Formats: sequence, C-alpha cells, structure tokens
Amino acid sequence: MKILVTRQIPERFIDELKEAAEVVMHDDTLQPMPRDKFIEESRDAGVVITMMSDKVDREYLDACENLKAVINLAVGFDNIDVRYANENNITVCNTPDVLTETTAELAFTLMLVTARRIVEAAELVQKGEWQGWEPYMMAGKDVAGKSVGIFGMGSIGTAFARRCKAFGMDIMYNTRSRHEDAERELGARHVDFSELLQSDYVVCTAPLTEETKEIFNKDAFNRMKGDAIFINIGRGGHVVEEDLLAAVQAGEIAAAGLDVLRQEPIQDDHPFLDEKRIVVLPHIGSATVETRDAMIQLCVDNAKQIMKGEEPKTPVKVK
Ligand code: 8YV
Repeated sequence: MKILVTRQIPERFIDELKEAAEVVMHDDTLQPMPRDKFIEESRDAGVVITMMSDKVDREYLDACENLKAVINLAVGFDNIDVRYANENNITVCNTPDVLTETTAELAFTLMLVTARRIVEAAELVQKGEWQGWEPYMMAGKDVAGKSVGIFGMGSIGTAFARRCKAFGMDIMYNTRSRHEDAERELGARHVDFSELLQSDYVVCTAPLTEETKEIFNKDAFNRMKGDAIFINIGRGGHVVEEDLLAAVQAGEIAAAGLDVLRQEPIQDDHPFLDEKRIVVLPHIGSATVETRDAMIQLCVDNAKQIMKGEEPKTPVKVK
C-alpha cells in the first residue's frame, strides 16, 4: 500500500517511511499539490500525510477508497472533515504537544513585537530614517503588568499564559469549558467573551470551528479598548479581516499581530500590506527546526503504526 506525502520533507523521513511502504512525495517545494493531482495520487494510497492547505472533504474521501488514514502535519485539523472520515473508518491524526511551546513562544513574540513596534522601528533604521532622538520616538506600550485575554485555553493557550504570568500580567481566558489547572497555577480567570474583549491584549489561540468562525468581527473590535492589541495565532477564519483593518484605521484598536490569514499566502494587493500597525507573519507559529523535526517524526511514527495495523499515537476524535 502506498503512502502519499503532499509536501516535501527531508529524505531521512522518507527513507523511514519506505521501510513500511512505497512512498510518493509531492515534487514542488512551495506550492501545494493541485486538487486533481491530490485526489488522483490518493486513490491507491493507504496513508496520506497532509498539510492544512490540503482539503480533505467529502468529495476527496469518497474518491479515495483505499484510504486508511489521513495524517495532518499540524495540530489544527479544520482542513479535514474528521467526522465523515471516521464514519468511513478512516483515521485522522494530528501533531499535538510537540509544537506547543514553540507556538506559544511565537504568540508571545508577536505580542512583544506589536507592543514595542519592532517592525516599524527596525524599518526606520533600515531605511536610513533614524535621524535623532525625541522622547516618544517609536514609543510603544508596556506588556508587563497589563491584562491579557486569551481566547482558547488549550495547551498552546496555557503555555502562552505561563509566559504572561512571568510578565506579571492579569490573565483572563474564554473557552467553552473551565480550565481549573490554569486557574489554580496561573491565577487565570474564566470570563465571558465581552469581558475578554476589555483586555489590553486580546490573543486568539483557539482552533477554528463553526462556533468561532468570524467571531472577531466589527462588533468585537468595537468593544475593545482604543489602545488594545489583537493577536491571532489560531486560524485566519476567526477574523473578519475587513473589520480588523477598519478598526485599526479608525483607531478603535491600536494594532494587530497575525500569524494566520483567511487566505494564505497573502495576496499581493492585500490591504494589510500597507498598514504599519498590522504585523503579518507567514504562518510560522511552529516553525523551528526542532519542532518541525518533531512534527514530521510524529507523522512518520503514526504512519508506520497504521501500516502495521496498530493504533496510531495521536488520533483525532470528534465528539
Ligand atoms: C502548521 C499549524 O505548521 O499546527 C498547526 O495547526 O497551524 C502549524 O503548526 C501548519 O498548519 C502547516 O500544516
């Protein structure tokens, strides 16, 4: 049975997979597999290692009769119809835990970068425009001692909260269910969404679901403080980008730091590109060599276990 890998991964992982099955790896380094090729190559595959850009929907799952498992190189799995896959006896795996600290670190970095206007300041120097000093030149906003509202308190949200505690921040969070460990260890308070929006920093770390889609919209941004900073490392689909842009431009919030967008990569004419107060990163939350190695290794381990007919390490189950 074949294993299809839809992005390029280092040869050593391919060699390991080859011990279990024939392996086909996509031959483009940057672009995803075109949809028709993805389906075609998956028809005789037993296992597919996917990325968030691969849509594993009903049409795809119906077309792939031999498929036993879809292994997503990500902790998020909003690109996959997990329920339908499971109904059809197709296992779905993701890569939780191994990327938690790295992604929380990036979220914290984005908070510091936007608060202290790091991109703007570095650009000023690079462009040769640093010509003197005045007290409020590139003045930003403190992080230490401020309040932070974390939307989504899973493992990444909690790891992020730990960093906030070290900065003496007042931590609030909003999720469907209470997180008693975070309350006890970090002094985090469970608040409703309206109260969360009153924080100095509003940080989205949640997975994308039907309930959270476009939750950061005109109304949410209107309710934030004028000097609030919005950070998103979850998924672009949480945000109505036009409303975020309008809120920043109208001074309804101060700035935003985004690692994720509705459509990735960003389009050349995207209005965020002209807005200094919105920092956009190319979805690098988990992008360290150590973590990417660990994520890929976990996918390989899952694939090997499935090929042996064993339970994989990290299956996704939907309730
Ligand atoms: C992935 C991510 O690198 O894990 C996730 O959910 O968003 C990132 O860590 C990205 O999705 C590539 O699949």
